[in-house]
Amino acid sequence: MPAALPPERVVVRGACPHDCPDTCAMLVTVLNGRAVEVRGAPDHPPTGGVLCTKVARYLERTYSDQRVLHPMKRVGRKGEGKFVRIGWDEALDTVATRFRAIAASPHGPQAILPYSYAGTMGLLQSSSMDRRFFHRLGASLLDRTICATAGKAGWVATVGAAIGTDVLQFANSKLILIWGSNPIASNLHFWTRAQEAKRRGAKLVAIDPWRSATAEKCHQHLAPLPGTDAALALGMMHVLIAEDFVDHDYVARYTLGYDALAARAAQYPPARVAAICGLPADAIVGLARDYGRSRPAAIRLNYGLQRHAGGGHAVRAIACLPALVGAWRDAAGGALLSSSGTYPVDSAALERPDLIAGQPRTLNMSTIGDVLLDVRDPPVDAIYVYNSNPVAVAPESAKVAAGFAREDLFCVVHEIFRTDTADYADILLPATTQLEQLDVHHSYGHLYAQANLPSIAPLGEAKPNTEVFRLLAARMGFADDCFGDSDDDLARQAFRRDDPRATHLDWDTLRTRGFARLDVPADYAPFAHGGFPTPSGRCEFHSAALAAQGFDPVPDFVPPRESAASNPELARRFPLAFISPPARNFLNSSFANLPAFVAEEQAPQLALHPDDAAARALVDGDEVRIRNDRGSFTARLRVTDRARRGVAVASSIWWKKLAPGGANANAVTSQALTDFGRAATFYDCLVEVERA
Ligand SMILES: Nc1nc2c(c(=O)[nH]1)N[C@H]1C(S)=C(S)[C@@H](COP(=O)(O)OP(=O)(O)OC[C@H]3O[C@@H](n4cnc5c(=O)[nH]c(N)nc54)[C@H](O)[C@@H]3O)O[C@H]1N2
Ligand SMILES: Nc1nc2c(c(=O)[nH]1)N[C@H]1C(S)=C(S)[C@@H](COP(=O)(O)OP(=O)(O)OC[C@H]3O[C@@H](n4cnc5c(=O)[nH]c(N)nc54)[C@H](O)[C@@H]3O)O[C@H]1N2
Ligand SMILES: [Mo]
Repeated sequence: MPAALPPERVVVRGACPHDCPDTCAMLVTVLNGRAVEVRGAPDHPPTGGVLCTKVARYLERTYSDQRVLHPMKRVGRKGEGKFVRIGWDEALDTVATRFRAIAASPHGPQAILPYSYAGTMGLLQSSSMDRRFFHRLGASLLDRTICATAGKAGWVATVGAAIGTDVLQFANSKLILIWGSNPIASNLHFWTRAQEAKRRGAKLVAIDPWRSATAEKCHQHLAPLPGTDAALALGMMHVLIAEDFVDHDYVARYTLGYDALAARAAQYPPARVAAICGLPADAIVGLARDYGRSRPAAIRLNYGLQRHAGGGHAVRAIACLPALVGAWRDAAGGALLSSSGTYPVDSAALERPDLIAGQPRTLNMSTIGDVLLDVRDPPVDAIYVYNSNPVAVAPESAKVAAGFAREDLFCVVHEIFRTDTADYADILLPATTQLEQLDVHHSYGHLYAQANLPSIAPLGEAKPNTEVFRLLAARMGFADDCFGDSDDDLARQAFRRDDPRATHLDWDTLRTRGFARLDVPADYAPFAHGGFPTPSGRCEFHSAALAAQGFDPVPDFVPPRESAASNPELARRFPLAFISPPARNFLNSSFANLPAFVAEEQAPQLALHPDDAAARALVDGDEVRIRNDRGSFTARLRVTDRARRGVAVASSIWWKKLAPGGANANAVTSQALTDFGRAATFYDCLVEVERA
């Protein structure tokens, strides 16, 4: 830290908490107890001194006049958002009394459901004391599937763990496939490396049904129909095998099931793939040849492509490509979906699954609408929401809202803002922002662990998640020692120190230095010599583990549930494939209430190809209604050939109560789940568009 600063001016090291692969290192300047500047740490290699447009203005979030600063209880109808201020004692006593009563009732503690996702990614504030509390209580377990579990399951079945190419290495690649990912919006510090590679002569190819900001800046853009990526990957393999771009030595030494994969790829000649994906056959052949000829060739695949019925298979098919051509041999080759599995996170110590009382059921967060509405035994009598805004972000929103509106549901929401979900709370608790809390971070996009030290005191009466669960545990009479752990104690337990990658991860060092790279080589090439953490130790083109679970052991194309090919009757009524990827100035629904960020995104918009607009007699600027059998929402029409024919695109996620008509894109999305991973299928969704 600069020594010349006057004493009341301090710079504190932090980590961006948001659900993004970049997990940036922040430097927070504090003057007389007030944070006055947040900037990217120049010495943290992935961040390189640059923050995204959102977090560069994090102070507008922390000091927003919209903050929830005191505990409150509901006085209006559910969803109305009318509250009166109460004290912490009354708030916590109300929650504990209600939880105790439900636990003692015939329904038992399983009638209580925690609901959280990645509002903060910090290991402490996202999954430590909270899990201990609900485990000890015997509450229902939550299957956290809303984002990444399909892709993760597909990747893990093939490669073994969420491990891949070091993001810093992409600067040295010669060909980069940016597949189902819009890094300018959602993975900025990867994009910096891709730009660097481009300057050094690399070719960048975007594979995305929508000409995203990223696709515009790549050398080539292939726009497959949504949910057809597995066919594209199998078509590439068909060509790679037919034209012998296969690295036979790598395949023989380090893979399993080549013959089965080759037989499957043989069923996907370019002409068939062209018809499935809506791409020219020669583009598929060209892509395969580029991939087969370039070295090092790297793939940045991301979660956009797995939000479909066949999302698990799609990621699995793509994950086979680098092993087939031996691209893993180079540090700048291979593929990256997520790097989170490189970190030796000690979840057992943080979350204490050994405390789980009884044999609680598991409920899927992606179907929270049905979970709250369907008859089940026991019913969900209470829900405790933190780190998530399900009323805005979960699919089939009308059902989600109806579930939260149940008068017999006791609802606690711990939040920074009065979100769409907060409006349904019986008890609303004020949460701290990242500047006000302690945490330790891993990342799903790079290889550095980080400390986040509180730089300012909590605003108002806000408290971090860990503290609230500590207080609740005391009120519930949970006497186990682990409920006495301070945040520093928790931070000390975050990583398994016996893991060779954890050399520099002890908390005292992290606390002082701010960040540390995992102990992996600078030219980390995780699978250059095999060593896949699968059951066989090989890259599994054929997976016995999948077969044992009743799945197809070899990657295949599973069509979208909603498409002209798979459901012509539905497509006749709702002919447009609808996707709602992240807005650059929002982070899921976070920031979507703050004026500066809303101003950047202007208003909910729907992009449609000129031919699709003309066929409906719609013109640019029209207010349009986007609808299907599940519901509808409105948006301003943008007529643009950035959307391919047949695909409608609305960047997300707007707050419902701030959107026209009180509905957002999740009015039309479905609760159906993916092939693997029980994940949400946000982008597997047919709609019709008409003038509002
Ligand atoms: N600015 C910003 N950054 C974010 C987020 C945010 O909301 N805003 N969200 C964060 C979170 S939680 C996540 S999970 C990641 C998500 O970021 P990504 O993993 O990059 O995924 P998405 O943004 O969902 O989609 C990326 C691209 O995939 C495309 N896509 C949609 N369907 C398909 C398909 O079937 N095939 C192919 N090939 N492409 C498809 C979309 O058009 C989009 O341009 O970003 C994180 N970063
Ligand atoms: N239509 C459509 N829907 C989608 C997606 C899409 O692409 N399209 N993307 C999906 C994806 S990938 C994801 S990951 C989900 C994300 O959905 P969510 O995980 O619900 O993400 P956010 O909308 O950012 O809501 C997080 C909330 O946590 C709060 N929060 C932040 N920090 C803290 C804290 O320390 N303590 C507490 N108590 N609260 C805190 C924030 O204020 C915010 O309101 O949405 C999914 N929904
Ligand atoms: Mo996500």
